[in-house]
Amino acid sequence: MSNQLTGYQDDNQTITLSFASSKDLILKVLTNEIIQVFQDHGCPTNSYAIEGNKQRKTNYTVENKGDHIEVRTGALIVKAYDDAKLDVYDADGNPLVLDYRGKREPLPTDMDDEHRKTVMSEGHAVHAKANPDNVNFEVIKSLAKDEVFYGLGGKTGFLNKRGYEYDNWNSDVPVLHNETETHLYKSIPVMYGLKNGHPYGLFFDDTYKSHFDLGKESDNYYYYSAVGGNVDYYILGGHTLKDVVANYTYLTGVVPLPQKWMLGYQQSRWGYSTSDQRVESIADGFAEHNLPIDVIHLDIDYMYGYRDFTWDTTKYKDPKAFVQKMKQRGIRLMPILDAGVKVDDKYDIYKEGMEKGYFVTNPDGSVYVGSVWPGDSVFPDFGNEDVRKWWAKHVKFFADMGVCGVWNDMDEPANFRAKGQLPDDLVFHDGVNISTHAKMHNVFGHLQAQATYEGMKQATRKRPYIITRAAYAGTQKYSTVWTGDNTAVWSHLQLAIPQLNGLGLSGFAFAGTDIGGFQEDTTPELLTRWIEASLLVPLFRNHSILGSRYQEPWAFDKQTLDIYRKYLNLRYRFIPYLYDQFRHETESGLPVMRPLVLNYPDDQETRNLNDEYMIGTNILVAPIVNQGATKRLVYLPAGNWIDFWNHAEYSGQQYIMADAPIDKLPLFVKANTVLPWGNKVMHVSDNPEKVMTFRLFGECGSTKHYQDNGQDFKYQQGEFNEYYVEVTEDGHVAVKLTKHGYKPTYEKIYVETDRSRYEFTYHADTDEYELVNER
Ligand code: MIG
Repeated sequence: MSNQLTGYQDDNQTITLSFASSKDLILKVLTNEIIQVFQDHGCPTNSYAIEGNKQRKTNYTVENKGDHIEVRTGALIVKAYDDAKLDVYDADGNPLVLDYRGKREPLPTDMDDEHRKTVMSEGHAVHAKANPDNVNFEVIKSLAKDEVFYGLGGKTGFLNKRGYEYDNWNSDVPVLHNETETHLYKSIPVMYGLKNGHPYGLFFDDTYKSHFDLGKESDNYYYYSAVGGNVDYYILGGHTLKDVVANYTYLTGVVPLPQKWMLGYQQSRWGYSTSDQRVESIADGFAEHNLPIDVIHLDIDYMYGYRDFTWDTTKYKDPKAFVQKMKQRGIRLMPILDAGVKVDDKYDIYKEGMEKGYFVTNPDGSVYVGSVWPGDSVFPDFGNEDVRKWWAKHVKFFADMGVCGVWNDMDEPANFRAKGQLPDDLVFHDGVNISTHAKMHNVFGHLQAQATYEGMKQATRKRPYIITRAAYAGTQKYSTVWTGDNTAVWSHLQLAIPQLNGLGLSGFAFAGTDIGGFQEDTTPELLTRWIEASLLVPLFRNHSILGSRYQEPWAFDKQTLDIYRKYLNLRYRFIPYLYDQFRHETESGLPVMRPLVLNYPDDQETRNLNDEYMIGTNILVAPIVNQGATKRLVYLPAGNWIDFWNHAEYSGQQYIMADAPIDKLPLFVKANTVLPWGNKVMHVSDNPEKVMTFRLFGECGSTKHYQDNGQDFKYQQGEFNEYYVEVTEDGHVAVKLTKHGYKPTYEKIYVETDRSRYEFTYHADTDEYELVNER
């Protein structure tokens, strides 16, 4: 007997579909391009990813079409059938998301329990399929022959996720991140598809452990399953892939405008923070070798016995004075903070948390004790708002010390007991409800980041700089991310591009990898290619593990150092451009670093392109990611492209062979681009720049350029400037201050074309720029 669709109720953008023998399906029209699908499985419906009411008044219709009910907005058509099947089309009737009518056919395996033991005894990983979790529900969709998949945050593998399976369960993965690892530190359950070229997105807002099989098991379907929670997903439509991605960031939020220096170079290593002298020696290294830098990171050793919110004064004479001293040298310090709190009756954080009942408990009510760096450790119940406020209050410790932000680590949360995790049945708050670790695990890092962000914001009134390893959908509102413990191998330089592009598509516009590789010994060539490849990656940090070969820029030969310096200097030239791109990101909801497919989704060649990226729409980076290579194929999409180095022009929609000797990053600028070009500096200054240069690539072009104090929230009250710079076809050059809300303006603006350099001077009396010189 089929499960008949028996009727529907339509109440103010919420359409409830009833079925003879299954639960209701609820369709909620949020906007013209976003429809939520919901089925109650008895879980609270609060979302950690989405804050505030995202529903807009939208025109829509509901019609009984005999064999189905049809819901239409201007952009999406949802048809509901018997058996609770939904089919989604765009407004032109192109299929986007169709429920699969058949049954799943799991891949055959010839493994019984006996064999499994034998295989595991040699140390082989036994495939996840052989150990299925208790699945609570599955959502199975039809797969078209040419369908491709993107998104899912920073998973392993390639740009196009088709043919692979992934899990959502935040984990500390200190082994090689290959495409065989189905999950890493973050769970961002958003996926995008191009079905016969038509774009859509699906966002599954469920924090329980979940699984995506994107056409690995079958060519006929893909599916999502979860071990708990409700069926609760969003269908994202839009004319273009960009629209679809913008709809996702409309729901879950954008990366807020960073402070400008956050875009500068950052040096880190587990081992630097053992003493003030050691940290200072790194700063000296940068000065001696004439290398620009903005931030040095302090890993766990600065703490007193790995206790959060402490600073070991046996290793640092006067930490606060030291932070100031470094600041005067133009270098900010970024301390790490771990999730686990040391069990120690004499330690105020532990005592206070215990008294207030702020740590996670066992089902019997006793506080759960795990183990992390400080030994026996307890874990804050971040699902409880009071705990977050308490944590935020203590974060002031860092603001008082004068450090530039907080780097959250081990916040999956990681544990040295219980197979690296916390037991599923530990008791957490889920807002006002009582819940379990199974539900709250994937938002632990998210909530810790939120508390850290709020704490820093309150204490400093500046744009907080938080970095987190673990994240859930929406964490981008609070924190930057890095991709965790990668390894100094070429395959991880290759992985960096799809991984960062995947994060970008999933809302995380501010992300980076450990440049040079965290684990194992890097090589001069790998480090060189990695710094080149990262030239325009938003988070620009070299980091390595204790005990590995040093990977400071000067740790190798002169050639490595010279090339490294060249790319650091180049990075600082690009910072005003990157900052403009972040301003644009906050307005458009689109990532800064992005795969070519986002800009050119109709171009087949971009759909599986793993080794190129773009910044915005006008810069294309095609790094060398193979040992020994000194040439590579570069795909240039439609338009004309100018080689950054020699200004040679190429037409697009073709592959070119680019020369790339060890000191050269293949880098292309779209013809007729005006690029803001920063001054040569050793650090990003807190003082307003007096001079700005714009460089024209091509014959003519224009740009809008943004300026503010680069630090706090005053821009939200209009304290910012906008400039318009244009070179017309007939060679006329114009510089206009189109918005003057931030007092300081550039005193001088230079515009450089292939032929001339134009000098403009600001006149305060007229609030205008005057061309004073051309040569
Ligand atoms: O691996 O704090 O991913 O960046 O250096 C042990 C020490 C814990 C993991 C982080 C890494 C950091 C390290 N931490």
